[in-house]
Amino acid sequence: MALLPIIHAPDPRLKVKSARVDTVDDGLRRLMDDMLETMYAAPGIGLAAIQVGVPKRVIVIDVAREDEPRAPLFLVNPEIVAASDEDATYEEGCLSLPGQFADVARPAWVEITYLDRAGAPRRQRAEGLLATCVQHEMDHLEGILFVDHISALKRNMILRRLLKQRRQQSVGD
Ligand code: GNR
Ligand code: NI
Repeated sequence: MALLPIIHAPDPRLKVKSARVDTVDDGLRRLMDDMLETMYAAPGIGLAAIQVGVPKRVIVIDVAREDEPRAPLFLVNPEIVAASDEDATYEEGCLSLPGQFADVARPAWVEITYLDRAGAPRRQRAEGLLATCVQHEMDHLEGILFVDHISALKRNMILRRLLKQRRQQSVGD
């Protein structure tokens, strides 16, 4: 297993639409295992392959709390097949926008289909934090970030803060 470098906004790769996966093979499983290790180390509750520079429709998620056993999910070619009319609002963050947070409203539950780590088709209903996380990760597959769901004013504030953070880091190095 290996830790992979995470790409930060405004890297143009984060705007790319990721391509469907043809076959779930050992190479893809290695990528998913490395992504999971990278996500746990960050730490985060989800990671899309494009965040480590790989434009494939692959997501890893684990929304278990620290006092619970690990519960990793591997989603290949996920699709939303149903969503609630009712929205839920969560304060979202993103490993590609480190240290930045904003409230985002999304459907409170979604039903998804995907291929699991063995390549077997699955169907699952997600609610609560898992529903938010699944939708946040699926946005990454379309080149969409959580800041694309908030006002331009808030988005520009966050992007400016990120650039300032980065300038100050490079002075300190
Ligand atoms: O670690 C993460 N936390 C989080 C919190 C609220 C809503 C979504 C997320 S996903 C994020 C990790 C990440 O950037 N995944 O793409
Ligand atoms: Ni993210």
